[in-house]
Amino acid sequence: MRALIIGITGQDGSYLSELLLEKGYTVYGLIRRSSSINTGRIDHIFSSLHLRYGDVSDLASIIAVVKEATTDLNDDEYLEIYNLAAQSHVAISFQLEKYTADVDATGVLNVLQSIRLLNLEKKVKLYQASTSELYGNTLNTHSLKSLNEDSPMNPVSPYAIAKLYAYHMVKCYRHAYNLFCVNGILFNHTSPRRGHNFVCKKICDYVCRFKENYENEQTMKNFHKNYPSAGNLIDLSTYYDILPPLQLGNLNATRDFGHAKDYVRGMWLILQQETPRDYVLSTSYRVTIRKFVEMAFNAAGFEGICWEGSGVDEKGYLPNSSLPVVEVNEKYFRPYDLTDLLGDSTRARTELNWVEEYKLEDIIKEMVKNN
Ligand code: NAP
Ligand code: F7E
Repeated sequence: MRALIIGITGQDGSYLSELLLEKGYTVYGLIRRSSSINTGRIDHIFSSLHLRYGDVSDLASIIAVVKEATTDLNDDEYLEIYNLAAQSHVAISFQLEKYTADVDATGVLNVLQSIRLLNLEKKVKLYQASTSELYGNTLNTHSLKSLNEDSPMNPVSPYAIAKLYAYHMVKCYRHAYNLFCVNGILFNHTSPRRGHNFVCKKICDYVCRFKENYENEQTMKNFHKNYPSAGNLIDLSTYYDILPPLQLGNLNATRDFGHAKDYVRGMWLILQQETPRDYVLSTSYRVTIRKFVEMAFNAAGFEGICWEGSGVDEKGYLPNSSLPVVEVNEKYFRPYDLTDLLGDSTRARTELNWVEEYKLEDIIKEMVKNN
């Protein structure tokens, strides 16, 4: 059992590596050269992995690693390739349009071409990390209840448009060259390993700092109560940060959230099928970003956020406080946002027996605890 993970240093790549190692796979991984360390998520399993430098936009580096990973495969063996490499930030894709296309669109073409150039059509199974972003605002424009593999795709960002190219190219190679290549159309999934500038991680990081601050403040207040004379000697502000309110963008957007661990198990199941087929993975549990904020504060013991104002003037307050903990900042608005997402993963549930183990409350608790 051999696998190659392109994008192994990311959130999903790290959980998938753990899963495959547990199952006894030999795991190859492609990492990018970086001036600072980018292997933090896989350091704990570093010595068990076969890591090679490369870039999904560099065909030669893909050919080299695919060739090495398929050397001496027995007749009944094949290589599972998971292409998770992406410039995966939707908002940033509006600033890096061409780069996002080079990595997220033509990157997968390099992987597909490497398989054909090496005549490995019968020796490789390819998983492509596709996304619910492909649907754009279809849920509302088509008055649908939820989104499945047959729902119309209307991408609204450079990221989603690049991923739609990749999605179709995978289907094209499947039909044209009989390759086992499939798209996993995954809805948002998060974890303590989520990149720091995605909304869930940004909110949970803030809540952790807020909690720490609050506890330090209580400790200092108790200290002052017990030793009132120290008040003249100690400047309280040197003992805890004055934390400015969390700055967020669109609080009304909804997302269907799951745990990355559940989703990488789904990726593996998709590649174990006899027949290549695309699958949606989603929990069908959707909340607004505003609700996610409330849940994260609740998980840290701060209940009852109330919201005042609207649009850019909206602010969130904890009970009995006149200082906001959340403010809307238009800097985080996107030129075009995807407002509503809800998946229907009936196909994965019936054909793969895939079922998620984590509920959103548990995910948030884990993220707030393991920060
Ligand atoms: P992530 O944490 O941003 O990881 C992306 C990975 O791709 C990292 O290992 C990154 O390397 C690597 N990468 C970026 N550019 C590359 C390049 N040019 N060549 C080779 N590797 C490159 O993303 P994730 O959340 O794990 O998501 C995994 C995949 O699923 C992505 O393709 C994403 O678009 C897609 N997806 C994610 C979600 C979600 O909610 N998480 C949902 C649907 C689809 P560095 O560590 O060096 O940056
Ligand atoms: O935004 C809103 C923002 O950046 C979610 C990627 O993994 O999932 C991810 O893309 C929502 C959007 O994720 C902030 O406007 C509000 O409506 O966490 P996000 P995403 O755009 O859904 C899909 C499935 C992927 O495929 C992608 O690779 O939250 N939002 N305030 C904010 N978003 C961010 N990042 N920062 C804010 O301050």
